[in-house]
Amino acid sequence: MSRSKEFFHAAQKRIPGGVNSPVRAFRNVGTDPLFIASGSGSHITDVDGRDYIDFVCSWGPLLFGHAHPRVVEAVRRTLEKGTSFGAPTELELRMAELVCNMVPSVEMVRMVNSGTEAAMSAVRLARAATGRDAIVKFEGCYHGHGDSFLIKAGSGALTLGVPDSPGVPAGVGSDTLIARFNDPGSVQALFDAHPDRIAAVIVEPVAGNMGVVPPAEGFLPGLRDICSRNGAVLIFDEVITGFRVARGGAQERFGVMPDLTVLGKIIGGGLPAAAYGGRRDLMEQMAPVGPVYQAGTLSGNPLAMSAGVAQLELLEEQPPWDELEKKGAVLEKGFQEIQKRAGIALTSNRVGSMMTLFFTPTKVEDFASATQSDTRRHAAYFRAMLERGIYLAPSQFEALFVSTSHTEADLAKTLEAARASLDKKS
Ligand code: KE4
Repeated sequence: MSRSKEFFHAAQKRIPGGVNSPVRAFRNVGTDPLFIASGSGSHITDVDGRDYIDFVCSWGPLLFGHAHPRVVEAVRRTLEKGTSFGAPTELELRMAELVCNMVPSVEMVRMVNSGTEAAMSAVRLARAATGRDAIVKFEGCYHGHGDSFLIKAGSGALTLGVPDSPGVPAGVGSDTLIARFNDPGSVQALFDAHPDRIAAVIVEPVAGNMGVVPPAEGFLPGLRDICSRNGAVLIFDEVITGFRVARGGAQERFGVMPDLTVLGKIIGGGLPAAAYGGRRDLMEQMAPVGPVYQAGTLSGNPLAMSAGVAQLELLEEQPPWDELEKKGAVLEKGFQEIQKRAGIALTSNRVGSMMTLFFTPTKVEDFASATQSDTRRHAAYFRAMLERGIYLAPSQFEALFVSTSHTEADLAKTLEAARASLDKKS
């Protein structure tokens, strides 16, 4: 028995499903999860010593790859001075200044420890600022596991087929209104049906949690216009897109300014950190300046700040977006050629260095079209790629992430493996 299997068997006795986050359980790809021992650059090694080219990248945080020397050194230096003080530190000031300089709509920012916490806090602030209770989210979008968001949620909830989780009180669920991604009309209809009830519209400006679905022309400007006309807060959940699709995230790439932005993943450099921020008149309503309460023992903790600041400073010193665009395009073009040659039902969506290969012939532009995908075919492809040393997200409804550490050789090997894995005869 492999050490992964041994560990997985033991872990299931003490941890639900043997994992600390459901999507890691490989439940929908017909094999057991690998226990990972180490990572370096674009590669990870499992506890049985097998090497993989990694396109999960910890689900997005590692834009420069695993164990980047700058990040490791920054954390080491900070660690030697202690781990946490529960008091303000210079690192938090440096982080706040970096975020406000890089993300166009953010005038003020508060650090928290997870994207869930950041999204929950942004929604609480929007409800307080407007005096309204309802929020609009989109089918297939995921904003963490807060009660208000587990309605038609994406990511692991969708992967496991539980987009609406038990345990969410009916009262909470009734304040979450569901619209269709890329359909501003479905949002306007909710505002027409619920006048003066909607506090906020929260959206992944590029959906990543139903697989990658780019915003259609006019979608984001449409949301901006509807929220402005109805006095609702527009929240961009840029936990995935922040710092990835452009220096200033999707709001810079698509030129639409939200009122609040949720950030995570890259901001922490692989350590637990996330943030919410935006208009000063809104953020100043947060305690201790204003009455809206939110707090956290380890919010802005020095270790996570040192990793996040190191990664954001790397972004400023070595802007990677052109390189990431080129590498993403190499993969996308290669997949398209394979699809044509193999004559199989595949469609790919990409924005910069985030992309998804959907096992469906139709264009994927929303939840309904994404969920037409053949998840069994995806699972077979996932296993075949894993066999060939390529580590992909264990779900049809997630993204593949390219980092600056993925080499041309990595991409060539990945396309070679995909050619073999997708070949009908295999
Ligand atoms: P966390 O609470 O997991 O730090 O962030 C929640 C979140 C919020 N918003 C967006 C757009 C997100 O993608 C996420 C989390 N992403 C998933 C994967 N797509 C995390 C992986 C997992 O759940 O294990």
